[in-house]
Order: sequence, then C-alpha cells, then structure tokens
Amino acid sequence: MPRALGLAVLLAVSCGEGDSVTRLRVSGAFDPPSIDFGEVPIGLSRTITVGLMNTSQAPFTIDDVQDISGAFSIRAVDGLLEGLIVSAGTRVELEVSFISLAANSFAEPLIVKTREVDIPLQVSARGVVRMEPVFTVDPAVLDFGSVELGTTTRLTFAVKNVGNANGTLVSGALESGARDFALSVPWPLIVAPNVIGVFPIAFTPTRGGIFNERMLVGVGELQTPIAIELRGVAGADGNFFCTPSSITFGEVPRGNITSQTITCSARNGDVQLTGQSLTGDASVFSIAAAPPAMGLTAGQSVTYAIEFRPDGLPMPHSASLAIEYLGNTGPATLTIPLNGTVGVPPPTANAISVILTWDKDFTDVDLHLVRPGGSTFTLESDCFWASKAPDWGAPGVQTDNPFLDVDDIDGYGPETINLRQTGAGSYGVFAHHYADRKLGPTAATAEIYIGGTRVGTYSTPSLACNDLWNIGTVEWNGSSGSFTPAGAVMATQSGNCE
Ligand SMILES: [Ca+2]
Ligand SMILES: [Ca+2]
Repeated sequence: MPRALGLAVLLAVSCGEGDSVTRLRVSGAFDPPSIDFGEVPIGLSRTITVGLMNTSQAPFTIDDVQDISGAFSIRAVDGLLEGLIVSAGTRVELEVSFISLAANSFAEPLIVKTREVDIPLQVSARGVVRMEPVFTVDPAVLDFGSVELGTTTRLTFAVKNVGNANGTLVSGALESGARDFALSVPWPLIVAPNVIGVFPIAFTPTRGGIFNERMLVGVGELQTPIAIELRGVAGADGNFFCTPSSITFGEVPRGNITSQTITCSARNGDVQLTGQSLTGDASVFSIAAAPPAMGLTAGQSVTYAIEFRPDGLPMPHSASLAIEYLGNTGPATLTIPLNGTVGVPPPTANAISVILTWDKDFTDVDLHLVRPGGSTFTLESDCFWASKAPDWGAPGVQTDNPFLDVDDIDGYGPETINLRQTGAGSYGVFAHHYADRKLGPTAATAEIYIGGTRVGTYSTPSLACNDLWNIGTVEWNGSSGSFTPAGAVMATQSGNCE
C-alpha cells in the first residue's frame, strides 16, 4: 500500500510538470537469478561466478551488498564492487563465495544495493559435517605433441587433495580401454589433505593418428574418479620428429628465466625447414635459438631452445612452438606444446614483500600496498584484491609492478604482496578487515621484508570489520630501505560487514 501511494505521487508530479523530463527507470538482474552451492563440508569454501546485468537504459552504481547470514560474500572479478558503475545494457562478472561455517541450511537473497534499486540474487547452500577428499588436477589437459611410432614420451601431472580427509588412489586406466597411455602410481596410494602427488603418464602409441583420451584415476573414498584429458599425435606424416615432443617447465618463480632445448630429426626422407613461430598464450615464452631455413637429409638433426620467462600473476600458461617444413607429403607443421606456471617468488627475492596473517578462521582480511603519493582503495595506486597487479613504474613493464600473489578470503592468511624492483619513495602498508562473517574482530600480524631481509613483524590485537590498520611506511631509496611502523586503526566503509 505505501508502495502504490509512492508510485501515484511520482506519476502525479511527472504529469503535473507536463514537460519533456524523462525519468529513466533503472533495472538490473543476475544471470542466473539463483545459485545453489550444494553441500559444502564445514571448513571449506566454494566460489561461483555470476553475471550482473544492467537491463535498463541508464547506468547504475553499486553502493553496498546486504548479506543476511554472513556466510556469503560477493566481489567483482576485476575491481572494486562498491562504487562500481554498470553501464546501460552491460554485464559485469561477480564472484560469490560460500564459506561453510556450521551444519546449517541457507536460502536467502544476497542483495546488491544501488541508489535506485535493489537487485537480489537468491543463494542457497548447506553446510554439512563430512570428511571427504577433494582432488584438483594440474594440468587438466596433457598434450604430448607429435610422437614417433615405437617411442615413449612421458609427462607428469599433479593431483592435490584440497578436501578434509585422506583420499586413496586405487586405479588408473583409459576410459576407452585403450593402452596407449599408461599411468604409474604405487597403488594403493594415500594422499592426505593439502598434499600434492606428482605422477608420470607415458605415451607409447601403438597406431598412427590423433589421440584424444581420458585417464580415469579411481579414488577409494569417492564415487567419481579423477579425470585427466590426454592428447597426442602419433606418426603425423612420419617425416619429422622432435624430442621431447612437448615441453613442461613446471612452476617457476616469477623473474627466473629457464630454458630447454628440443632436438628434431628428419625421418624416412629429406626435410626442408621453412620457419617457426609461437602460437597461443606466447607472452611468457620465447624462441631463444632456432636453425635457419635449411634442408635436412634423413637422419640429420637440428636443435631449438625455448625460454620460459615467468612474469605477471601466478598462473599457468600454455602455448605452442609451430615448426613449418616441406616433407615427403608437401608442406607440414609440427606442433610442440609448451606449458609453464608462473610461481610466487620468495620474499627474499624482492625489493618489498609483505606477508599478512590473522587469527580468526573464515574471516577475510586484506593486504594493501600503496605507492608513493597514492591512496588506499584506488585501483591505480593501491595493490590489493581488486587490483592485484597495477602497472606501476614504466608502463607495460611488469618487473616494476607489485603483485598480490596470495589472496586469502577464508581465514588465517597468509596473504602476500611482492614488488621485485621499484623506484625510490615512500610505500604505505595497510591491512583492512573486509568481511568478518559476523564472527567479530581478529588480531592481525604483518611481516615486512625490504631488500630481501626481514626487517620486522608487527601486530594489532583487535581489528574489527571495516577497520583499516595503517601498518607503516617503507622508505625505499632504489636499492635499499627501512620501515617506519605507524599502528593507527581507523574505521572505513569499504567492507562487506552487513
Ligand atoms: Ca583477504
Ligand atoms: Ca610497470
């Protein structure tokens, strides 16, 4: 009734003015409009990405998010949520997380508030008391490249138990029943929580052609096996082969350039090399050495050197070396898959490193590093979760950028920022309590490294939700520096505390 009255008054005012003033009605909706996290064992979290669409003709600005139970949180995939402007007709991606705090069922609206309209997302989840292993696989796809018939190529993959109970690996076989790929694990093998197991898979093709298989690894405690996708080509045109047929650099700390060589040989006839190039996500790979365009007689070999130059945020990268040649059957391309993962450098390898930890489970405290002259919560001058790798120093150059390398949202940390090299100036270090899940304040501790040396550890006893702790200032002269602690705690309005 009050709502109908309000609308009537609005209409009366509009009509009464009788001019061309048009009120653009703002509307938005989530896609999908509801999400279900299913059953989540207590102590674990799960994240789902959803779209928030502006379905109207006018932009709106997100002011706040209302979370009734405190068990859910929502963040923009890239950038700050509060203050985010969503243009007319556009869509932004948001990450919704559920943290399983207790054995309860949740079904509630998570409400994104704008000045004009509230946009609800229905969320549901069930916290359950359950001990179970949960496995992640890295990489999810193993590509062996072109392998000569009668030879064997080995690649490794890693499984990590991210669950809360032991998992027993009991078997491994191709879903198709074929035997061209073989997994060797000392069965049965128990993988404890937080343990990573690395295992080799051998590809020994028994026929020519393209292989597209799935290796299923049985887990005694689970109904669904772990699946690893396998790719390979056997024989190709039978004319040119490389060893190894695929390069996996593994995880290499950012800044550590590593190199591997490939030896390639002409088989069963002459080969005319015509060129080579990198394809795919090639920014972190380079061809350090390659033979000139030349002819090879059967049995002759050449070598290529490939560099992995890990830079940017910690993540896996995949590309391919494509070698073009003329062989028995005309122009052909041999493809060598390249894989490498950018790893986190140790705190001793950087100009400035800060490691934040806190003492309350399920809560989200955030680390902030602010460049000289900058201020907190600005995407250009503050390195934090909404701006994990701002481009500081020389534009487009990554070596002088800070990285939020470890981002923790569900308790204790560590959360880590590393800045490898940077210009002189004063850098501010802050910690902000972003979401307390209605569990109250936490104590927080920051470890500061300058020029590769730990200069101090600082703590605050009680950081409430939305509090910003000014930890102190790094004075950096370009090659060395010092730390001046501050200690003040002030309230802000940037968190997710409702
Ligand atoms: Ca955090
Ligand atoms: Ca830069």
